[in-house]
Amino acid sequence: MTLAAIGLGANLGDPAVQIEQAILHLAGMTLSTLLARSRLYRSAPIGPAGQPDYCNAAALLETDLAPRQLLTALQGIETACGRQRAGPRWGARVLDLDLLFFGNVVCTDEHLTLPHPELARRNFVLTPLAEIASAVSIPGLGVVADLAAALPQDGLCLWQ
Ligand code: A4P
Ligand code: MG
Repeated sequence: MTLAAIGLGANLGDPAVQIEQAILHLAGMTLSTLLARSRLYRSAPIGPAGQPDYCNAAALLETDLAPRQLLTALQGIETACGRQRAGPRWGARVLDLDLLFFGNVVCTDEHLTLPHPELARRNFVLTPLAEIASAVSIPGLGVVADLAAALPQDGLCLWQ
């Protein structure tokens, strides 16, 4: 079993509903156990201007899937929840599931970068992750609680 974390984001449709739906899918995923999920956060969009605020959350899993199998499973959940793969990078979307870390795996290939390359720069990833995985050490980056504490909380609040 490997410990892995997922970052969830949505800013089209009914974002909180899609995030909760995705968490249910994660809880039912094959060869995996959902250990914890964070609260929902509201965050100012990073990327092209004019998009709605995002709803963000994080989830922690134990899994016997391989990294690429888990990525494929996450993309299947995105599709099941209505994601259409179109539009610009970092553009608005119904649901985005990012694999934040996968145990101690470090890799960069055309399909998968681990840990997620933007992780250490994003409060909307690290603040929810720190709720559920504060003591985890991410390879090459450091302990989640320290990474989260190093970022300002600009543009971030609870979804409510
Ligand atoms: N990919 C490589 N590594 C990973 C990984 N660790 N996890 C590849 C997930 N996918 C990974 O993803 C593009 C490709 O990345 C995939 O085919 C996969 O093989 P995508 O979901 O199709 O496209 P994307 O999400 O637009 O691109 P990207 O670069 O993954 O963007 P991010 O980093 O996911 O950022 N602002 C706020 N406030 N909150 C957000 O959640 N999210 C984004 C998307 C931008 N701005 C945001 C938020
Ligand atoms: Mg993505």
